[in-house]
Amino acid sequence: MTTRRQFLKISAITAGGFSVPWKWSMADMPPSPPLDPNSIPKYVDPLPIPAVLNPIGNFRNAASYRVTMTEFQQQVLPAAFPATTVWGYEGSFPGPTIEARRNKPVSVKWINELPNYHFLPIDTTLHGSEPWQPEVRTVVHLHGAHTKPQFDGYPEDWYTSNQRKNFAVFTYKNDQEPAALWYHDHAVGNTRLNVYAGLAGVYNIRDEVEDALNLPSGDYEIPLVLQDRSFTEDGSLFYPSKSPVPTAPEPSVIPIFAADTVLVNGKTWPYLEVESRKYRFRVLNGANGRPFRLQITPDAAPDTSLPFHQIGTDGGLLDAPVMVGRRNADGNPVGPQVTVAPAERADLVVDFSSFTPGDELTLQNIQIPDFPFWNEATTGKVMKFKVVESSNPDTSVLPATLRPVHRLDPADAVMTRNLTLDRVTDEYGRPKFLLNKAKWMDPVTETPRLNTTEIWNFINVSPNGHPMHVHLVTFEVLSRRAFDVDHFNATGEILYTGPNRLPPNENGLRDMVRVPAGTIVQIIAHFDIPGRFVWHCHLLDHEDHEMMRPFEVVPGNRR
Ligand SMILES: [Cu+2]
Repeated sequence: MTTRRQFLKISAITAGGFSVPWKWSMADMPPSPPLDPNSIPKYVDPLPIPAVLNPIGNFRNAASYRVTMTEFQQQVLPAAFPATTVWGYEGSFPGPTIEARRNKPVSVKWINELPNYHFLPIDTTLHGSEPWQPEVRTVVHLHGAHTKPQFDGYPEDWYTSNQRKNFAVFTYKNDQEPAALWYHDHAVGNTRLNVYAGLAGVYNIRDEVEDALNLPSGDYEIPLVLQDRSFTEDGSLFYPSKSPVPTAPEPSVIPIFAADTVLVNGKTWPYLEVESRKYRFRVLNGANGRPFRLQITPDAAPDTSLPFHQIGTDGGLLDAPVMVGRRNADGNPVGPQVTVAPAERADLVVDFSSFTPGDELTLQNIQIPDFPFWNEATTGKVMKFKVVESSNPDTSVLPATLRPVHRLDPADAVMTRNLTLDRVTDEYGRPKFLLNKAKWMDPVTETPRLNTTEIWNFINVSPNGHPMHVHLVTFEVLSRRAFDVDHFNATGEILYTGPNRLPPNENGLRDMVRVPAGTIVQIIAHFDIPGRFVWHCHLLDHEDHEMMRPFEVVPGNRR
């Protein structure tokens, strides 16, 4: 084990009780794991494609599936390294893909057959993870689903493998725009560990309108689940148990964990053989804490990039394709870029038709300012595309327009909520992030009335960016603007200091939105199913450490 111990440098200036500048620095990351990522050869294994799951029958009009969570070994690293113990759905990491059609319900029996003990370090100081709680508890959330609260995977609705009822049957109506959703574990206090262990998979909803667009499909539509992981020399997954905060207990949650290798569909730095034609890539950032900013570089011209098109966001297709991923003559990004924070999805069309067999291109993860846990040689690379002979002519199209995004009218909003994203220090001296200064267990404060539209202002007064997720709804982002944090802290008044900076490729249906430090992001959503759901930061270390809150959609005039 490494003896290097890094400490949290908090350059916080305390003014009137509010801490200001404190951005991520390398000192926020705990000691490096033993397996050096530079020792892992890249692009030696083909990209695995998760199998499509077959239904086992029909249950009350719904296609019914059975999905069991187990622990098993999978060759995540190249074959020269040992296999890795992971958790997965149906013996697969990521889990099998569920294919649903719009308005055709799906029912899934999610069965927990995991061991009684976790192989990752449990922090028993976190809510719901106290020493008397079972170590291994799971509940599945279908991220992006418009569903009833009892099927949403409320974090406290977990169950264990040795309970008499070690399963839950959840029904999804799929009455929403076609989109790439994803299912993952959401157990209170342990979400970061359960997802890191492997509990995540893709769930697509499709319809005839999308089919008629004739986008690249079949073998030419490829899911890309991006994740980062660190390893020890025996091939085990490494998750830090020591916080960089010296006064923290051990094991401890850490401020943010960004691992040092990149996995696509459960394989480190794979390659994909592509024909000289168009492909549709359904990108999911399934990482716990690492954002990705994607560019494609032809290996023959490494200072250039291959521009491509974004056609959809988390909640469905954009109105029209947006060209993304360009670089200028200096090699710097220009125009809209595809940035996906944890849990965000991007639907992309990439045209390789100007390349010939033998050409290779690299999918790069270019550096994002203010996110220092990045290395050009390792986490800066995602995967390789190797161009091969074409087997069929390309009859797919990239339409000029896709489908009109059904937009909500801000004039219909019955309420605007100002919700701060705060950073405080917990009783162990660790940074802790809160929503509107409230903790998970505090009483519910966000209570939209059933069938009403609301505007939520995410006001980030913390010094770090947070990708925010609201369950139940797909929302639109109205604006993302810089504001005067000090003035807000002193007076509670919003003073914008910059224009709306929402790029066109984010102007679609969303269930995720990045809220950079010092900005206010305004979203609009319609709440049409009663009951209790959650909203939270999707940096899983934050979510498990109080940056999650319940909300309740209430019928009638209750508020
Ligand atoms: Cu956060």
